[in-house]
Amino acid sequence: MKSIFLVISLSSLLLIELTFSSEEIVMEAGSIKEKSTEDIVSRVGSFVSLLHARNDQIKDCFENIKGKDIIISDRDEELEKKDQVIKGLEDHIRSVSEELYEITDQPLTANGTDRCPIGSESGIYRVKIPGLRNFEAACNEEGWMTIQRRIDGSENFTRDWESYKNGFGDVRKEFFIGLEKLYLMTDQRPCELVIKLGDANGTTKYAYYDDFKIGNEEALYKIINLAFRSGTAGDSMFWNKNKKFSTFDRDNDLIPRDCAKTHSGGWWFAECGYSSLNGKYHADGFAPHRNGIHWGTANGYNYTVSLLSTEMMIRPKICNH
Ligand SMILES: [Ca+2]
Repeated sequence: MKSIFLVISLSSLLLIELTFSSEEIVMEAGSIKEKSTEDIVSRVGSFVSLLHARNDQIKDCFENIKGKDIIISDRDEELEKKDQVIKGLEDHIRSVSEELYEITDQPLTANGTDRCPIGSESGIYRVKIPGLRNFEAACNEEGWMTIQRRIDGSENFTRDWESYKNGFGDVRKEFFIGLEKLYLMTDQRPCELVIKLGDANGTTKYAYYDDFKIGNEEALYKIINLAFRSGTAGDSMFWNKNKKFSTFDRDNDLIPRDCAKTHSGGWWFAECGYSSLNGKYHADGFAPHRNGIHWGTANGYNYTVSLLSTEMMIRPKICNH
């Protein structure tokens, strides 16, 4: 583009110069009688020489432009080559990352770290289960793995299907482990479930289920097995058995209105049921619109009570250890 512009500019300059020279000839025509033929021939000769000189200059400019075009073209090729090198390096990094995952996953699988260790200190452990890459899990000394935790309302639990499927939050603070992990873990071996609930009065209650299993995404992660055994909080999940998971963008409950919207958060809503542990966090423990963190049997079915802390934990059944 620059080259074309330069050529046009140079051509215009030459045209102006030629026009000017012609006018000069016409202007002087009146006094041609006073000029000798020799003078005129000499003037024309000068103009011709000038034209030749300008022509040579234009040629030089063309050559110069052509040279610069070649340089630009070479640089374009160089850039293209460098782009290819960068792409190659990116592919290599991806490949090395995959290998690294394989290398770290193999010993984890071989060492049986597909669950939280029993008798070890509470904390964060790397767990590897078939079908998933290793991940950080919050474990206690009895081998329970936390799958959901509410403590201070720092995490947003009003999330869509994809978020609940893949999990969200900070495993060291508030989080939900994700339905896909929960499905793979509970599908591969019988699991038990324990739920701890803390209210605004500082009371902690619990519910223990000795069988817990959910289906896959095709089954909309519905609760397949759920067997309440004991606990001071009572069984508020009784109505959630065989119910599918719902979020504000995926209504799988049993009634026309959307429980995930009225109760807030994602859960295995029925009509809508007596439990909702992923509801909105109310720091004062009061939920006037029934959208808080509920466990009906723990609070006399008073749904203005919103719990201040929850922890859901699973582990493979002890008899299988
Ligand atoms: Ca509905």
